[in-house]
Amino acid sequence: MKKRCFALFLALIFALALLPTGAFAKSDGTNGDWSAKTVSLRNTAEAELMVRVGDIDALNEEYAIEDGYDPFTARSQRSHGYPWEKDDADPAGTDRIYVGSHWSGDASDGYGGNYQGWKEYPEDEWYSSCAFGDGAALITMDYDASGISVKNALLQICIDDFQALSWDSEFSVTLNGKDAPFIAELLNQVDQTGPTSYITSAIIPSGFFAEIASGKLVIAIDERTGCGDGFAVDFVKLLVNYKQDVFTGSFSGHTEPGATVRLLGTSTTVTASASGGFTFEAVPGLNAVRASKDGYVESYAYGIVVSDKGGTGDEDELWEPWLDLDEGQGRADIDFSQFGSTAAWENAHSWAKPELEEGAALGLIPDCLQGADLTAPITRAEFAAVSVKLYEALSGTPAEPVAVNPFTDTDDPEVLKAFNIGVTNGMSDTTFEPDTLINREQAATMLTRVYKRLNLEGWTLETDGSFKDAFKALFTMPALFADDGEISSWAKDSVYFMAANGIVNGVGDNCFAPKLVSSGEETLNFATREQALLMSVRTVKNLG
Ligand SMILES: [Ca+2]
Ligand SMILES: [Ca+2]
Ligand SMILES: [Ca+2]
Repeated sequence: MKKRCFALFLALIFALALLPTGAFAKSDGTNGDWSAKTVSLRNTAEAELMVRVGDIDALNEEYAIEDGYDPFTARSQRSHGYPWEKDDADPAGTDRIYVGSHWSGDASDGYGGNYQGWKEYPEDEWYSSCAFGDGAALITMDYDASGISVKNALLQICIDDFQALSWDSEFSVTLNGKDAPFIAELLNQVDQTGPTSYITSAIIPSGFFAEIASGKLVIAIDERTGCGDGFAVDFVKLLVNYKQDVFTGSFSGHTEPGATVRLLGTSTTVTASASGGFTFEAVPGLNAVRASKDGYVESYAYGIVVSDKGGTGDEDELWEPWLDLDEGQGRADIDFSQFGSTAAWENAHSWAKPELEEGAALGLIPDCLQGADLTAPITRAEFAAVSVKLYEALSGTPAEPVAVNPFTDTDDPEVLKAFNIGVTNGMSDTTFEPDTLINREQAATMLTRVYKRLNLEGWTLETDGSFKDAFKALFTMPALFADDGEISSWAKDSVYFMAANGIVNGVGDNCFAPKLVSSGEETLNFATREQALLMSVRTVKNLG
């Protein structure tokens, strides 16, 4: 170890001789000054709020950035020396070697050996100058979240030397004391022999949004077996109300045909094709996937996903996971519904909640319906917002509002986007009637238009009628609803298209209940907000 340190020292002297200019300053619009210990930025290209704790410096590696260390592209990253000199200004939990609170006194790896030496020789000048931390790595994010309504959150942890696959270590993660196994699973399915630090990214479920909105998030990373697998964190970065284009990397892999494949750290799943292929969009960095199928034991794979941006990538080998599944009894995957916000769906029927939670993860819940009474009827303006979210999810393209607003009764940007993408009209040339309620056949028709808009070349609202045959070729007519005679002729194709694709169900007795009826005091058969959202969620799941 002393020998290693001396070699490192020599290497450092050599590096200093070659590069006498000192540390390399780097700053950018989405991360701020890389050398800053804590940074908080509003309205970056990535998110409404970005908070970072810990400098971006590959664990105090002075020349890392100059040498090309860029964890955000994950391109051509190289290993760094260890242990490293401590910087007392580095925020707690970052740039220090940890072995966790259950440490048994043994070491599994080099980091563990360094930590052991520090514990055994507390007076040793050299050990004292290096960076170690006792117990769990506790990283505290303190930030101003005022005025922000949390719609989604992405937590990025730049991790180093997590080696659960080599040493059978078991990492745990909590957020403000609440168990976060959807982050821990990532740390437990990678093997960072190197050591090279890489970003891992986890989409935070809505049950944690109140914690995110509180302005204080304590991330605790611990190891449960005490095996002495040393680990470190370069920095953590929180993106609140992030944009989908932070997923600038992608990868494709192979597994059992029809298997369910999930991107770890997220609840996002895809179904492997008939030939076993699958593709994900991912945040650049260290990623992992889980493949599972009834009658098979689940399997995991991990690898580096590099950004599509910033470089030719010729020097990087693209990760192409291959997950063979053995026949047998697999274990259940994480049930993400347990991390769903109860508050967000307080005013929804219990049968709708699991799919609403999926909708939230897919970004399909518009702002105007966040926290709203979802059992209430949906207005035309709200429905326009649902349609825009569906369009953006299916197309991967943000919708833009129409440049000149033709309506005198609304300036709602979601209405103007829905109008611009051509999936809704006004009630007249100058009125939209934003508060008018809609019925179920109108809802089915309007969401079907989003699908037509994206799948029938040349389709517009005005030419809808002439696409009748082309559209009918896209689905097989299912059994008729018992109240088929009640469904308006212009709505039938859409209603049955949605029924054929499992997007709408009957309301009982095989009836679709297409339009408004009055029953004494009550008016029935308005489309409710949750019904509209579930149609949108199923459209993405079944047709996206
Ligand atoms: Ca540092
Ligand atoms: Ca390790
Ligand atoms: Ca750092």
